[in-house]
Amino acid sequence: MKNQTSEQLAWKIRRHGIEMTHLSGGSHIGAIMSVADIIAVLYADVLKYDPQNTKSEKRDRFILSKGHAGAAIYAALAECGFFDVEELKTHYANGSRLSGHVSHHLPGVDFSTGSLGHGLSAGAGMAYAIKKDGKKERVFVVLGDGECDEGSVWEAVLFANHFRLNNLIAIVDHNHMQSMDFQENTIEIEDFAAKWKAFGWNVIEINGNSHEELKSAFEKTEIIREKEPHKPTVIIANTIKGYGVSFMRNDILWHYRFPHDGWEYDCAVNELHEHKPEGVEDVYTPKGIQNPVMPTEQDDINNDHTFTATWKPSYQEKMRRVEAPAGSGEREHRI
Ligand SMILES: Cc1ncc(C[n+]2csc(CCOP(=O)(O)OP(=O)(O)O)c2C)c(N)n1
Ligand SMILES: [Mg+2]
Repeated sequence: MKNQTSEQLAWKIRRHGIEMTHLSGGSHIGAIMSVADIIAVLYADVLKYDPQNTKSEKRDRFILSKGHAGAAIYAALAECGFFDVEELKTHYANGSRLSGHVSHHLPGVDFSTGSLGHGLSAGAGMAYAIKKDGKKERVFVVLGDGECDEGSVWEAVLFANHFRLNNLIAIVDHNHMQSMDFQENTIEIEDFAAKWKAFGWNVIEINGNSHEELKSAFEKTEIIREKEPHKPTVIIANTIKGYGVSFMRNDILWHYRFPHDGWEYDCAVNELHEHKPEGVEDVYTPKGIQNPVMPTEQDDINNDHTFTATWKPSYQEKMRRVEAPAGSGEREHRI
């Protein structure tokens, strides 16, 4: 339903994400928290859709290409009226429509994802067909930055430029992390914006956890489409993996770990409650956790598991991280 603000929807996506991964023991909570604001702004303010008529020709198309963050799109679709919110509890269960990675068996999903590197190609094909039919609908594809290591992404980037797909908008969730490490220690991708520009795309770079910047970027894509009518657009959305829960931020542990019973779940829920927007109801723990288990000295809270080998000083400016431990950050030699 569109009678909710993007801030309210983002909060609900994060709260469902914590619950769904907690209940199922499923992974990727860091990726869900990172992309929540992008998806919320799209579904609250940008996309044209009708939950009662999910195959309407007049709908904008949306693909979550980083399909491992499936819980985020499931939560958004449920909160926007595509199916019952109660069904979210079946995420990852045998027989559930809400498989770990995104399934097109669900109303509102046009393309199954999870094997990274395919969403932009599918989206480019959709945009090509829509344009060929002389229609106005747009195609939005959200990719991970690690996903952009895949060669198939750049094939789609070439294709979209060649066919002047100005109805295609890619959004990269640029959290500078992938599954095991920071991106720069896996496959270096900077100067990322320059690469997209060289392939013929319009590039908008923003803070992807700011709703204001996201909204203005989406408005800008419409203006650009008129000014530069032959180019696709990419929004490079600089985000923080794990955004919303302090001990998940920029800690690669939370790519695969789920919030376990005890302080991990209790503190995650209560941290979210500290920033709950007016008018939002928490359907699981309406008042937060009353007597939360707190971490002890032995618990690993606030230990950035990625720091030891992977700190890179240039992140500091962009991501406003805490200071690097002495001696880290050298990476002249890769082998
Ligand atoms: C083709 C393919 N290879 C490997 C994986 C395993 N995998 C799942 S998530 C992930 C990291 C993705 O990083 P990124 O795209 O940056 O997404 P983030 O979680 O940071 O949002 C990997 C390698 C996969 N899903 N698909
Ligand atoms: Mg990433």
